[in-house]
Amino acid sequence: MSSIFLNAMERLNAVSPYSEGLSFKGMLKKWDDFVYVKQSGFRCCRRLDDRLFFDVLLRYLSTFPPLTRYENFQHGSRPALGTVHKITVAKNSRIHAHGDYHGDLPSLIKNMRFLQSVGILDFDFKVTENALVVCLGDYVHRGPESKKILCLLMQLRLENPDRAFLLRGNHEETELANSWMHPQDEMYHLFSSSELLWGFLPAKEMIELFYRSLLLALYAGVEKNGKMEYIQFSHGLFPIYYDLHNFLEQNQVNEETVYQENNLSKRILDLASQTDDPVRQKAAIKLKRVFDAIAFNLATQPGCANSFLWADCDQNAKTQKYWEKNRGLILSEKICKAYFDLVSGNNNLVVIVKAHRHIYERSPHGKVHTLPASSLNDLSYLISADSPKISDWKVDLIKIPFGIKIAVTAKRMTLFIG
Ligand SMILES: [Mn+2]
Repeated sequence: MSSIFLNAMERLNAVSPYSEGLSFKGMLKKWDDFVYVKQSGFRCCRRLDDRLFFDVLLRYLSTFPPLTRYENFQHGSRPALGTVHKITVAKNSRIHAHGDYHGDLPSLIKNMRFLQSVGILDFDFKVTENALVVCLGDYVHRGPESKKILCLLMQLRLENPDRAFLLRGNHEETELANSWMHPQDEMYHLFSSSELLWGFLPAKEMIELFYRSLLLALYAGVEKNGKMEYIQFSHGLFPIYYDLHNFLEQNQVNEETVYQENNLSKRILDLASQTDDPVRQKAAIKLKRVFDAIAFNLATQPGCANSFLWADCDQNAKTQKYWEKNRGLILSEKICKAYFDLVSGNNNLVVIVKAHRHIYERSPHGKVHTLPASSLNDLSYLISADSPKISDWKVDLIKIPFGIKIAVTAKRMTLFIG
């Protein structure tokens, strides 16, 4: 843990009027009666007090420590990209996964209310037994209320450490703040001024620590005949150089740091040359071809642009063009299928549930589900486990009549996908 962070914790205890924190209920009560005011044609909510925000942030970081700071991120010559997490879920579980919020607070609150109505959250905002809430990243930018969204999501995770999970999206990156932030975003001043928290701590650094605490992917597994089947939740897709197979096979390991590598994973090379399984051999050859084509892009890409956050599965992806400017890796359904074939050993990766786009998409093989951004459609998804076999689980779309729309956000979203 960095010394600046520990120092901040000490100072916070001395100066914050909120050191006991508010409950989730208390926060919602504070914001449930939105007062929107017209400001230069944009609708904005009341500004959230910075000290409350950073109080919650510090409590969150002390419970869910971020990866060590960037300069200490090295493992040999490979920078760490973040961590992936693995959990076991009971059959008959219900998982609520939601796509990008992008500063749209009414969407988040309506979703919380909806989860209460279907019994996934109780009325104290505890996630109920056999339920999970997974937020797929891109909480900030585009809309005006990023700060409140982060505050509520941190509180949700603090109160439900085993049942609510926060993933990192490609917008959870401080370097993007200036270029993609809504001009009326209540976080804008934190990035654009040289203001220091409590006179010494740059706000941007605190927020960066939060971003680094977010998971790159969550693997939720259910046991079936002694084997595990997993759903991957992630904002984007997967980095093809990450040896997921090893992680899924090690039943006693629940968390792993993912490092950026500029070589194809050892497993892919081994499989291409050694396996007798023609399916995996073919998959390895296909993936190696993609890797060779994008090796230059991977080598020059900063760690924050890794494919857990950025990549997409696109049915129309051209077979020879895997890398798109400002989008990163775009893989066809066939290549995605090859990845599934490759990583499946005794344990199986069965489906990926991702976000990062604005319409619902289901790949033809049913392996990749893309949930749309909330701001545009106000849609919500539940994954119901009525069978021990994940591939039989149903993805249900629930359309919520929200009432409150931030038209400006929606309009911007159509212009700036991702
Ligand atoms: Mn995105």
